[in-house]
Amino acid sequence: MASGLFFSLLICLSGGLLTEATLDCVKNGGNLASYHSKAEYDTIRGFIKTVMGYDTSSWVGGSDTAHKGVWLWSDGSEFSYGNWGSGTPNHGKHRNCMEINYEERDYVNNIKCSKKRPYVCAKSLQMCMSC
Ligand SMILES: [Ca+2]
Repeated sequence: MASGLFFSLLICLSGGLLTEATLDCVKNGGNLASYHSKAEYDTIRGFIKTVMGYDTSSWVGGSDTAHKGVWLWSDGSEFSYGNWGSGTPNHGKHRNCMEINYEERDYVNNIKCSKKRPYVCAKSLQMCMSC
């Protein structure tokens, strides 16, 4: 979710693997959510809490699958702000994906992409207006 643009957020409650989540967000005209400031991070967390009723651990769009330790957002925006939890990202094998609300806490964690999680998609409303 690019800073300064209006956007809408969607959440998939049933959840999926990171690959499934990525494809589903694109199919819905967006991408897995990204954030670039504490305000955007808080917006995503607030949205999850509003919809789910608690701080459900969920996928957002960060991964370092291409180059270990180089985190990228799947929407192509600059990865300037991870807001990682203490001690993360750690370098365990295959922990290439990024979950927000790890253990329902205010904590961002890297974890295996083969886990299933609910996921948050973000869609630019500017994109919609041009349709
Ligand atoms: Ca971790």
